[in-house]
Amino acid sequence: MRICPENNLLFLFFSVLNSLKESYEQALRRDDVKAIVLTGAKGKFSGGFDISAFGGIQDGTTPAPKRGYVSVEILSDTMEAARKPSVAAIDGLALGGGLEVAMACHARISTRTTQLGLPELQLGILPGFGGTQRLPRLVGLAKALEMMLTSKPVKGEEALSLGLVDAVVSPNELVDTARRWAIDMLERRKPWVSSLYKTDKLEPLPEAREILKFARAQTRRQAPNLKHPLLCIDAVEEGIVSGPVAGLWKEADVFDILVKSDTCRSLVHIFFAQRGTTKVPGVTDLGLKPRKIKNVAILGGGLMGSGIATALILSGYSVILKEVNNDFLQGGLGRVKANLQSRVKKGSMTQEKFDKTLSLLKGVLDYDSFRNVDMVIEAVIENISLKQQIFSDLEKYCPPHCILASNTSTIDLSLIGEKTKSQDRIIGAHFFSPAHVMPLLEIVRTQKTSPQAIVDLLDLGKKIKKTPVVVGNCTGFAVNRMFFPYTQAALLLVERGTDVYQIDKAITKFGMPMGPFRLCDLVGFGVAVATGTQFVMNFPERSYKSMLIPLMQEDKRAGETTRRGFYLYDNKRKASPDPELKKFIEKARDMAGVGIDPKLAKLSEKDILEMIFFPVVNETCRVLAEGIAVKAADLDIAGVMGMGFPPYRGGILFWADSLGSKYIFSRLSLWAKTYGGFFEPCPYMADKAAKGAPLSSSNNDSMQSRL
Ligand SMILES: NC(=O)c1ccc[n+]([C@@H]2O[C@H](COP(=O)([O-])OP(=O)(O)OC[C@H]3O[C@@H](n4cnc5c(N)ncnc54)[C@H](O)[C@@H]3O)[C@@H](O)[C@H]2O)c1
Ligand SMILES: *[C@@H]1O[C@H](CO)[C@@H](O)[C@H](O)[C@H]1NC(C)=O
Ligand SMILES: *[C@@H]1O[C@H](CO)[C@@H](O)[C@H](O)[C@H]1NC(C)=O
Ligand SMILES: *[C@@H]1O[C@H](CO)[C@@H](O)[C@H](O)[C@H]1NC(C)=O
Ligand SMILES: *[C@@H]1O[C@H](CO)[C@@H](O)[C@H](O)[C@H]1NC(C)=O
Ligand SMILES: CC(=O)N[C@H]1CO[C@H](CO)[C@@H](O)[C@@H]1O
Repeated sequence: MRICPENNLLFLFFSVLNSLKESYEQALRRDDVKAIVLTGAKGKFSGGFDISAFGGIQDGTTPAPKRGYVSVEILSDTMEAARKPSVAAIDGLALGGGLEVAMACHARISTRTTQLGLPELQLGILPGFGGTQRLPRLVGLAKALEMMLTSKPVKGEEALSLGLVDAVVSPNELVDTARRWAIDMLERRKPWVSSLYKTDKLEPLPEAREILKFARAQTRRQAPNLKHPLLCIDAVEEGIVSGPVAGLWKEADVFDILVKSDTCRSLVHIFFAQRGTTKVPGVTDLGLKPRKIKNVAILGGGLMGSGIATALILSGYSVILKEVNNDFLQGGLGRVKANLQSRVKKGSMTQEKFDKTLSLLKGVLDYDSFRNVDMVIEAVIENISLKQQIFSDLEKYCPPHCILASNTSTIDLSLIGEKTKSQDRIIGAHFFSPAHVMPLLEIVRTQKTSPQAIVDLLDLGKKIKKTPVVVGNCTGFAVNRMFFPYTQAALLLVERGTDVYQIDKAITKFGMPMGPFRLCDLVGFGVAVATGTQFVMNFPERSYKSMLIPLMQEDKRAGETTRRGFYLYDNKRKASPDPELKKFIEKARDMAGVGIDPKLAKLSEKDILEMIFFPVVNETCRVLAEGIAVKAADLDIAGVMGMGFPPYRGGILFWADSLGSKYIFSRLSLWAKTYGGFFEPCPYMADKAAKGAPLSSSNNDSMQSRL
């Protein structure tokens, strides 16, 4: 008999699991069924539990089944303990719940390309259908912990060598092999094994304890703010120490706690928010198909241009890189080559793939070959008349369908396109540095950009593995604008007595990759001042002007590159505090005409966090209210992907809403009275607070999703 639930078994719904149980019961009753093969439609197996059902479980609209219903009653008591053997025939994916179902079978056959893994920790939960118990018993404790803690899947051959699958065959032999295997088990020509009671792969107890201890220590170090990986290790340990049944119940207990945790809610929000950025009302709902883009030209082979070129050729696009002279051109091509070479060195790219990838890149000094490009991305220096010249040249040399994109970070796109007749195909493609590494792509549209151009760039963004977010054309676009008060608030605090290093410490403890001062050192004072000035010029009424960085520049400090900024850097670029910093701070304090505020001089970590992030929340509200972003969730993603805001806090507005608009409004209002207008809450926030409404519930947001 072949069980093949209706929806490809791609996602497991409770209804699918129920029908799985019924099918098993029927198969066990029927005399003509000797053994069972479990597979998905066309051999494809299962991507796991349906994540969209989480929201329902969390808010109580989907009744959660009773504890242990799936892991004990269905998978263990019905499937694994059955009087008839079952074999999983797996192609495509066996992830999360999908792999857990497969592990409850008595053998597994897969194809070479099948991906098998337990990525549940990525969603703030643990493998809840017996995965914490069966995986260690199939592949050993050390490997099982690694697979769960990193969420990384393995492919067929590796799964075979690990013992996770029993044979690897071609897709067309898959079901037949599984069928034969099941009969062989029945007739005792092959061992009939319950994964749950296997012990041969488990390390002896003393060694197992060491492995668990090491995993805990490593997890605490790498993810100090997360509890769920530790709880997952607890569930694994329970099974090793007290036996698999105790382990299953422990797993069920932990699952019930985790599925309702803030971490799970946040990570599920981020999961859907990331997939939702490509839904843009009035653009992606018009039935437009992305046009095929094959050849892309890039103007400027600097840091940005070469990074963008790298990202493109890595995804198979043919790229023309244009520079102004041969020296610069060789420099740009060299950078692309170096980017690829570092992959070869790390072992993530073969020499053959390197050669093939690099052959997609061509350097040029003129526009001759622009006749058949489908998209141009301009990444030359920020100079408006230069950019205007370039865009009118492009109009001459490129075919009429070609999209003209600019990576400008500061110049108004409408100005760039002013002197052309091609405003409908001018669009911003704002990458973050280094462009081949950072995952975010801001797609900047003007009022004239055509929906087709946006749809095309969204498609290209996804193909080069970026998360694209569509935004309007304000200063700083989404990310830089949302986060300009981050540094400014930190400078305001420091001038009034808060310690630089304490600020950075509080912010990194919260989960940011680095604090605002370490960040200034990293991007360099030149860039920090240039962007800061942009905001001071464009938003004078809500910018805090500090002289601290310019004073430090006079001392020839420029950040990490000069080994001196807010920190001192040794040969290995390790940062340490600089006792001399005081002198600059005192001077800046005098120039600002403020004194040390005793309260600010000894702020708690919580207060530091709030005084730095609530201004960011304020500006994010403004970005939303002005319609720069399509929806709140897009800004959550922009902050996570562009600034490294911790995803397990759900993004800036999701996090803010967990604290409540009223609370944030009242704190900002209080500080505004004491420390001035910089902290004044914006009208949008005032409105939400008055109504007790979430900040992410934008009024004119037509596509707010439930999650
Ligand atoms: N994941 C990242 O960190 C990351 C970073 C940068 C860019 N991107 C890009 O973002 C896009 C999404 O990336 P991805 O790698 O996460 O792949 P993906 O969107 O294909 O999803 C990953 C897995 O989630 C499953 N899935 C989707 N909806 C589900 C649901 N409702 N219930 C259960 N499972 C569901 C899919 O079947 C798939 O197995 C891709 O274009 C990727 O290149 C991702
Ligand atoms: C492209 O954008 C990045 C990120 O803002 C910026 O650092 C870089 O200067 C821009 N490059 C050009 C050439 O516009
Ligand atoms: C900007 O570009 C124009 C045109 O190429 C050039 O004449 C001008 O000198 C540039 N300005 C700066 C500040 O580099
Ligand atoms: C919030 O926005 C208002 C403008 O609406 C501005 O006056 C204020 O300075 C901003 N506050 C913060 C904390 O950024
Ligand atoms: C939302 O409303 C604001 C103010 O009413 C407006 O400026 C903005 O353009 C609107 N946004 C969208 C996406 O319609
Ligand atoms: C903030 C900003 O630069 N906005 C501009 C966006 O583009 C429109 C025209 O398309 C201008 O009117 C805005 O000034």
